[in-house]
Amino acid sequence: ASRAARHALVELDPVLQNRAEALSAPVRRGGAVVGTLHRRIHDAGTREELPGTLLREEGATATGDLAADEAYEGLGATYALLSEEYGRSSVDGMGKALHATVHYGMNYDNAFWDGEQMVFGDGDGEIFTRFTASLTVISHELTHGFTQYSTNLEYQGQSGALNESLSDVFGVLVEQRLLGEPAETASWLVGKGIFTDQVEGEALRSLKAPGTAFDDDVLGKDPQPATMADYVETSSDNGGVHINSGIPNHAFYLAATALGGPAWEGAGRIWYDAVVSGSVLTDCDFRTFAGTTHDAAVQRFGAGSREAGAVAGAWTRVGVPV
Ligand code: ASN
Ligand code: ZN
Repeated sequence: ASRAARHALVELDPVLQNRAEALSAPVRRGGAVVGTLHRRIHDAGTREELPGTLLREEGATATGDLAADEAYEGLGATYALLSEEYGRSSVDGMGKALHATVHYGMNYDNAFWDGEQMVFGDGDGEIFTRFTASLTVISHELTHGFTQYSTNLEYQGQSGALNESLSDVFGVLVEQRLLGEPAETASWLVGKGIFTDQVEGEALRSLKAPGTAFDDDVLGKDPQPATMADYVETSSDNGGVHINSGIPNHAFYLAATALGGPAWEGAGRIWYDAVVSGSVLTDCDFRTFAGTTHDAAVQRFGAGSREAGAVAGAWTRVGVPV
């Protein structure tokens, strides 16, 4: 089947559909304009050349190319979290235009941030379908841009796992905020909806139940530890950056659910403050980052606040005492 025909068989993620009409530049927060949203979505036409041909630019109507329209809406939802919630204009804080390319490569089983833009494969159709099918994948990739502009985290070992964890954390927050889901009832899943029907998998990762929710024999899953007791020493995947990210992921989940309510306001605000504090450096490890989030909680909510207590308690439970 042609690409257009295949796209006609599936429908726009309902999470995104609700948002489809709601986004337009400029973005306001409390009446003040905090930035301008500018998206450009390109088509690589199954080649591996970037950026490909322009399909949709800011303000243009839907193209009918499902992956392009999902990417457009997903970038908008991610921009909205940063700008409307945290007052930041785009990933660099200076209104950087958001560029993405869809239909990258043949049977390409991944999505990534290349340092400048987001790139999404269509999947091989056996294990993975198109990577834009999950909003949390789009927001995960764009958060790599935010992390790049805000920290110096080396993509290796614990600092790399922190980088990965930040993408999962803000990735799920984008979806939770769009759905208005409180911490208690959110799925806490990353990558739900990118597996084909032939694969049993529910999602790529879970912040609520890293590893345990998933059978590592099932293709495509990241078998993750939830605590330092199960930390994985490995030389693959840059020292297990997608594996050990389960530990800071679970710490965030524990802090957010201890506080309850909208996770993007309490724990999310604290994690955001920590990321932009200027103290997340090249070799930042879990313990250092735990301290940075605790400092951020104290700064914003006060020493002895329930927020500061929840953050310290969460890190302690995953084996990273603050
Ligand atoms: N999808 C992966 C990620 O964003 C790609 C990679 O390993 N860099 O983490
Ligand atoms: Zn990532």
